[in-house]
Amino acid sequence: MGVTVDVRGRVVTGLEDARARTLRMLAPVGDADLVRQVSPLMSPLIWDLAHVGHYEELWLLRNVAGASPTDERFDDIYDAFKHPRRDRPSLPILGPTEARAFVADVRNRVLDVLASVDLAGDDPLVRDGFVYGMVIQHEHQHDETMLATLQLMDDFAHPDASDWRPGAVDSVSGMVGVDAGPFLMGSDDAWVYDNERPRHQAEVAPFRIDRAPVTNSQYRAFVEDGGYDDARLWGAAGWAWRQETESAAPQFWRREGSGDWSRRRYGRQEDLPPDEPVQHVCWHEADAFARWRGARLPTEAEWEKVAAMDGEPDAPRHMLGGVWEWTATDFHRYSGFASFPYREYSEVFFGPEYKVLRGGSWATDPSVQRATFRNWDYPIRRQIFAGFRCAEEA
Ligand code: AVJ
Ligand code: FE
Repeated sequence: MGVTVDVRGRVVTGLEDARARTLRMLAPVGDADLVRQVSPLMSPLIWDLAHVGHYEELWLLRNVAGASPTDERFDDIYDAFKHPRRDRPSLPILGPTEARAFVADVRNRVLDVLASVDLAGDDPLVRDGFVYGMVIQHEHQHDETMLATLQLMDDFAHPDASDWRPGAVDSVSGMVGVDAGPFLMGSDDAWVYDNERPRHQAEVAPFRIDRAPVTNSQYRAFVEDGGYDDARLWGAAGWAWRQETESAAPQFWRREGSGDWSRRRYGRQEDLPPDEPVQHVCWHEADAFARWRGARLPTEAEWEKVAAMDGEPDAPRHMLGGVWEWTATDFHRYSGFASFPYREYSEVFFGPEYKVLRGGSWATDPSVQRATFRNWDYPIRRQIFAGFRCAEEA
């Protein structure tokens, strides 16, 4: 009984915190900016908001309680698989007022259902609050996506953005050696995603890894050394990407003549902070830097083994909550993986097109930050809050 009460309280707090964050973030954004398409890579912000409400209705009202849908057309409009992001502005999506009313109405009904749902029963969907945890994490992941959209708006200075950046990594430098040996990878905790399961023994050979993510000043040295124009540093796909990309520097960087670098961050131009982890680099940019340094990207197993060292005196730092870190590894299933509760969260993405990112960024809520969490994206994507650290053979 006591356990169930705790889970219910954790669910209510988690739902409320996620919604407060979402609404606070969108409050200063005008209606025209909510409905417009900022980039073909992103949805209109208001699509994300109603999609969050639709996902919550689907899982916490329709699947948990057998409720009927608010509007059957939403299953098409707000299904991320039916329409690519670039097509979403032409859909008959809800406007700002309607979308806010929709998500609020869903939430009220969700809290009613939650009051009497059996969180200690046998149904794996609701046991220990799993599906509630899924919906909370989903909203936070879309909040992060919306932060990427806001950063792509060159003419909108969000009033809350002063801390929307990774923390500096000053006084941490160099590499640390990690011994070979088995460790436990993945998790069977109640709220983790299917792609993190099952917890299993993994092996890595001895290796060395950076104590901190690569910083802007370190990355700048690569830029100024002509790294972007040296084909030997780029893989074939990376060099093809490089030919199509005009800027020979991370996205949002700018240089006046041969002087200092600045960057645009949430609509404001500012000096490039040297000790912050570099972010908005794609996998190819990370990979090229690593070669330039005579190193490589860590595998996701190496990364997770290091994250599990947390608390040891020699443990690398800034593993969680600074920038997402690109790894060398393609997004694949762990042995024993079982899709749950739906194939479109993870399973349909397994394969060589996606690279795994680890760690979580400053934009990632703590409920989505853990040593076992696996993010993934195309190796050409730069709008996400991604950086990296390097590794090498021991
Ligand atoms: C895990 C960040 C790749 O945004 O596509 C959101 C998370 N899944 N809605 C994504 C997600 C369904 C997903 N990523
Ligand atoms: Fe989604």
